[in-house]
This record gives sequence, structure tokens and C-alpha cells, in this order.
Amino acid sequence: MKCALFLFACFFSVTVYAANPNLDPVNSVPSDNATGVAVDADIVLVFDIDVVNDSSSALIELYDDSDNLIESFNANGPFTFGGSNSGSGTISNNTITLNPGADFILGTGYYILIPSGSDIIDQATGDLVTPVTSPTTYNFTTASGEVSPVPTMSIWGIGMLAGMMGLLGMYLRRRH
Ligand SMILES: [Ca+2]
Repeated sequence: MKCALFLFACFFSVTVYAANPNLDPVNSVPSDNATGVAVDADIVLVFDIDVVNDSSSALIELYDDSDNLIESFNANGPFTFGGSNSGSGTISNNTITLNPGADFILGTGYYILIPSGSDIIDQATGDLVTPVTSPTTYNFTTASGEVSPVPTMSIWGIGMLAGMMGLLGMYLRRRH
């Protein structure tokens, strides 16, 4: 029994120490491939494990879908980032919240990269974050900005209904 327990403990420790923090695109906010994102939205990157910046080399980059670098967020403390365009970022447990310095542009795609060598690590084990190097790993699109025609249609509908009722009233008055 002692042997079995020892083997379990050994297996368990190997599992823990092999884990690099990974971005969870689906559970991040906005979620991967989201559309209609508000232009003033923050970006909440969710990881599968608690993270911390290990040095000033911790880096996250925000691009638009024309591959223009919109803002780079460099660590300026274990739990904080400073943006190249006056934005900021904070780490809380397994989330990194980025507040870009400028609002997004309507109807535009954006993506996040965590370049190879970015010094974000597992708080417990020090393992380096798994880089995000593809524009499609975590991307989203802002709202189109087109005004919905529904309210205008409703006003027309009410106007036409009122007009038809008025005509019906005139018709009934003439008949009686
Ligand atoms: Ca995607």
C-alpha cells in the first residue's frame, strides 16, 4: 500500500511540473471568434493555471486583422503591464485583463499574440507560458456599427396602422 501511494504521489508530481500555462481562448472574454464586441471592451485572457510575470520580458501583443500592431503590453511588475499606447494590464490569479489605450474600431477584427520567450510563468512551478503565435488562436471582431432598421420600421408600422384606423373610422361614419 505504501508503494502504491508513493507511485501515485510520484505520478501526480510529474503531472503538475509538466504543466505550462496555456491560454484558454474559449473561456476568455470576448471568447475566441466572438463578433459584435463593444469597441470599449477590455480583453480578459483566461489561463488554465495561475500566472505571474517573471521579468520585464513578459509581453502580450494586440494586432488588428491587417496585422498592424495596435498595442504591446510589457510587464512593469509581477502583476501589472504597461501598454505602448497608454493602455494597461493586470494579473489576477489565472486571468490577465488588458485595457487598451484606445477604443477598438467598429467592424474590425483583432487578435492577441504571446510571443515566444514572453516571460509569463506558472505561479507555482515557474513553467513558461505556451506561446500564442497564430492570428487565429484568439481573435474577435467588433460590432459593425450599422444602426438596426427595426425601430424605424416600428414607427412606420404604427403610423400606417393609425392611418388605416382613421380611414376605417371615416368609412364607418359615412355608412351610418
Ligand atoms: Ca479563432
